[in-house]
This record gives sequence, structure tokens and C-alpha cells, in this order.
Amino acid sequence: MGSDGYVPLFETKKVKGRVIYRLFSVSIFVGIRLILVYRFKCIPREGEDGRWVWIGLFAAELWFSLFWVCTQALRWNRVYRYEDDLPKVDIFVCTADPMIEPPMMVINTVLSVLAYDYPTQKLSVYLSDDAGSEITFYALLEASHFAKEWIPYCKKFRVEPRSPEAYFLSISDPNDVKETKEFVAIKKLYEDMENQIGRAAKLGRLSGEQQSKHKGFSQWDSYSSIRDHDTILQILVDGRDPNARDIEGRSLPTLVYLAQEKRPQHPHNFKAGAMNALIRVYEKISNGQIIHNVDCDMYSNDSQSVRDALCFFMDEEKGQEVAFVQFSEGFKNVTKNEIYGSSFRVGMEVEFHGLDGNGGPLYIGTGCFHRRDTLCGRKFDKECTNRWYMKNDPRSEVSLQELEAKSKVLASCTYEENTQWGKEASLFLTFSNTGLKYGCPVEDVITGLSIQCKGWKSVYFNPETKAFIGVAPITLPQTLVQHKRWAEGNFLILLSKYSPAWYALGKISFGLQLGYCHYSFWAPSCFATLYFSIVPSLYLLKGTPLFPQSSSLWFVPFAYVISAKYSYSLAEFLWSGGTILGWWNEQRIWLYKRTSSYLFGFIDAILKSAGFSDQAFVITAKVADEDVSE
Ligand SMILES: *[C@@H]1O[C@H](CO)[C@@H](O)[C@H](O)[C@H]1NC(C)=O
Ligand SMILES: CC(=O)N[C@H]1CO[C@H](CO)[C@@H](O)[C@@H]1O
Repeated sequence: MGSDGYVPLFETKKVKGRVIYRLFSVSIFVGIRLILVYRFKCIPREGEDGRWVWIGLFAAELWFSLFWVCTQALRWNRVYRYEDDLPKVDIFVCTADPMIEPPMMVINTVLSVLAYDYPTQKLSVYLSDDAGSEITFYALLEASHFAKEWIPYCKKFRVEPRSPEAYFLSISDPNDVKETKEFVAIKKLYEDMENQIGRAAKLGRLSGEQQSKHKGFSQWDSYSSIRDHDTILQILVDGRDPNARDIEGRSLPTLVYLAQEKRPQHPHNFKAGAMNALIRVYEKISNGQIIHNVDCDMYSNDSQSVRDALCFFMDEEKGQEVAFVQFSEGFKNVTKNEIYGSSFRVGMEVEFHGLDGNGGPLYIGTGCFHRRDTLCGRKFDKECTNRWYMKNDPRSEVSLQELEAKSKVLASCTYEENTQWGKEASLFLTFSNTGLKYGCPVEDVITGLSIQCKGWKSVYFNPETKAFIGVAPITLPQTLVQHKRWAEGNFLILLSKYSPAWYALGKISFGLQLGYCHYSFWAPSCFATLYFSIVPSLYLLKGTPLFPQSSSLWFVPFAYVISAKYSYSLAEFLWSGGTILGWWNEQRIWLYKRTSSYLFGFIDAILKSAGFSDQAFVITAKVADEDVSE
């Protein structure tokens, strides 16, 4: 470790005792020289017995000497590289509703990230359960037992993907894998766990026996409802604990369950609030330098993703500028022709790459790796490095109970009052400097924008094998509601203090400003679309021409623009891996969205910013809240 308190991502150490080795090596060298001198001097005269044997021996020794010199190159200057100093990575998994997001789905995501190919002592996983569901806690407890078998199994047989469900689905016949016996055993174990959890979920409560399995369940004694309960915090696996070992005796990643305190009279700010509570709590527990966040419906499909992301952060040229690395997402639930156009194909394959060229993609709330300092409001300056400050383990010398008690306070609903955290749920006001931004239905996008405005860059990474796979909305209403939220949120950003149009002026590149505006303009573009879809057809009935006759020369630009634009759009869609029918569906849905989602999004945004409606809530098919069902 350098005297200035940081260590590089990996460390290069010169081997100890080099001087001694070199002295030793020189002594051998001298010895060899002497041997050669002896051979040369004492060659038998011509005609004497054994002259040629002697010369042969001399040649052989000469050869060996040369060879020896070469071997010295392999020993003279040895360095050893240690990966020990990889930064600590903390993974936040967010869930909000055990009905929409069944506990089995949540723990599959958790297990897939627990099994990342990364040193387990450097990995911690936090599950933020905004519903504070006892069943989810129970599922996580079961998953922590299963992980003791699952992690070694994955690492031993290099299993991909590491979400058990996806893995077992991908293998239809146990005889297809080499390790048939182990496969059958682990699958059985998984199914037992699934049955147990399934039964509990169906009943909606736990039996006394299940509750007696862990002292953590006592925290539900004071639980009155999903919107009214104490902070629930439980460190299920403490990575430092010498007893927390997998079946092969290796350490396990730390695993923490957190449900922030909720009281009816306090806003809890949904996902952003949960993330901010997590950020405060994790500082006391693991305090890693990288925060990785995934939604609970999005499992990791590639165990190497952490290392992939670190490549960008540790890059010698540009690494110090990178605030976050956003991965693309894949969807397992879309049909071949994407009937609701919900895979965001062109966005992922084309548009985000365009943003990346202008300074970095948006932060889309999942599948993202953050430099922790940037989430805590750090500005980019010359002192930022691609090296990682070594933080002392915050846990040292504190018992687990004390640690839990200390951390719990940080997730209470009054903690944020009069602090720099988050900020109230209203627009046009000063967003604070710390944590994720509140008051916007797309808290992720506005958070990413504010980070970029502080001088940071972001990186978009879209590997061939999708690193994260989630579920897309599978019904038309879900699709439309999701787009209403996005359109409304992005439009609100335009009106907010953090507007990409003026706040960002001069802070981010002009191209990136326009890129953000593109998303912000979704909502208002409903009017032009509605006008175009209604008025010309009415006038057609009246017989008033609004477009040039096909015989007129003015017809050419219209025909050209329309046909060229559509051909390009089709080509782009096909190039992104879509189908012709998929493109057609996308066009269809595009019209639906523009005439409904965007219109409602626009109206709601205006009402909200005029102060008529203040329920700034988050709706997603993934993270939803009680009010959503309304
Ligand atoms: C997910 O990972 C598996 C295994 O590596 C791979 O075969 C599959 O193509 C990946 N899925 C996607 C959508 O990339
Ligand atoms: C989680 C989820 O919605 N799964 C659905 C994905 O789509 C297939 C059909 O395409 C359904 O069978 C799954 O239930």
C-alpha cells in the first residue's frame, strides 16, 4: 500500500530476496566461466587420446551455459501480481411486492449474483424488501442455506447462467451434463426449497416451526402493515464469520436483508428511498467502493460481469472519469415478434451506443455498476483516480448485534429529515446532493443526469451474451402503463431544476443534452401525433387537399422522406436482430403509446408540476407499490 492511502486495483510486487538471488546467480555464473576456462585450457593435444570427446564435452557445456543464461531471464526479474486488492463490490437487489415479484424470482436473482466469479470476501449482497415481507425474508434465509451448495457447484462445474431456475431450465436432460450425479442432487435440493417457499407463499404466512429457524423473525412482532413497521435488518451471512462457510469450507459473501422503516405519515420515496437507506446502511457493514444494483426480476446471466465492469473503472487512460457502467438488458419473456414491442431493441442496440459516443448512457436503474463516491455527490476533479481507496473494514471490532443495531437507525423514516439525503417529493426545488433523487418517477435517469452534470462520464456495455435478463411487460396495459411512467418522468425532468435543456447546458456535451431531450420530448409529442392521425383524415372527407397531388413536383420530397425514413427504421430494426413482423408490431405499439401513454403522461406531469397532484409514485411492472394497483 502506498503512503498516500490507496492501493491499485491489482498489485504488482517484486519478489522478495531478489538481491540474494542475483548474488547467488552471479556466483554460479563465475563458476560456469571457470569450468569453461578449464575445458578450453586443458584440451588434449592433437593425437592425444580422447581429444574429440573432450571437445564434444566442451561444446555441450557451452550449450548448457548458454541455456543457463536463458533460464536466468526467467528468474532475474520476477514480479507477482495479486488480485487481493480488487475493490469490494456491494450488490443491491430491490424488491417491492411479494405478489408481483414472487419470492422465488427474488432469490433466483440473489443466488445468481451471490455466485459471481469474484472473491467472496469482497462481495456483499443486500436485499432491500420494500414490502417488508416475512415470506421474502424466509425465502432469503432458505436461499442462504442453498447458496452453500450452489456457489461451490457453480464454480466447480463453471455453470452458466447462475440463476438456478434459468440453469435448470436450460438443461432438459441430466445426462447432457458431465456431472449428472451432482446435477440431480442439486436440482433436488432446489426443488425442495422451492416447494417449501411455495407452500409458505400460498398460505401467506409461516408456520411456527419455520419461524423458529431464525431469530430474525422476531423483528416482525411489531409489524402492523406493509406501510407501518419498524426497520427490519438482518445480517444473514456475515462474510467475516469463520463459521460462515460453504460445503467446501470456503468463505461466503455477506448477505443482508433490509426493510426500511415505514410510517403512514412519512413519505418513503419508493425505490429511491429504499436505495438511499441501503447506501447508508451498507457504509456501516461492508462499504465497498463499487455499488452494483439490479432489480429483483433481473438475474445475472454472466458470472464475469463484475470483472467486465471493473475493466472500465480501472482503465489507465479514462478509468478515473467513469462514474457508472450501464449494461444492456435482455428479456426472457418476449415472443419472437415482440407483440407489444417491449424489448426496447433499437434503444439497446442503437440509441444507447449513440449516447455513449456523446459522454455516456442514461442510468436505467438496473444492471448498473456505480462508483460509490458519485452516488454520494462527489464532483469529478483531477484528484479522481482509477485506483481505489482502501477503506478499513467498518465492521472491525464490532459485534454483529451492535452492528445491526447501529445500522438500523440509518434506515428509519425520520433519518433523512434536515439532511442532505434525497429531497422532498416536489419539483422545481433544489434537489440535494446526496443519494438518489426523489420526486421523479424515473429517479434513475435524473440521478444519472445529475452525476454526468458533475463532470463524470458513464459507459454503456452491451456484450453479445446478455449479462442481465429480466422480464418485459407481457400485456398491453402493462406496456402502456410502463411507458406512461417513463414519458411522464422524462418530461418532468425537462421541467425540473435538473433540466437537460438548461441546467445541463455547458455541463455535458451538446449531443448528450439533445439525447436526454429526445426522451423528455416523448410526452409532448403526443399532440403532433394526435393532430396528424385525426385532422388529415377529417379533411380528406371534406375534400380539402392537405398534401400535394402525386402529379406535383412537391410530391417528391414527401414521398422520399416517408419511404426513406421507414426503410431506414426497418433496416435498423432488422440489424438489431428483430424480425419484420416485430418491426410492424413496434410501429403499431408506437401509435398506441403516442396517443395514450404519452398523452396521460403529459397531463399528469403538468398537473404534478402545477401542484395539483403530489403522489410522485413509482410504477413499474417490476417494482410496484400498493397505490399502483389503483
Ligand atoms: C445467457 O447465457 C447463456 C449461457 O452463457 C447463453 O447461452 C445465452 O445466450 C445468454 N442469453 C442471452 C439472451 O444472451
Ligand atoms: C414471469 C413471466 O411473466 N413469465 C412468462 C413469460 O412468458 C411465457 C410465455 O411466453 C409465460 O409462460 C411465462 O409465464
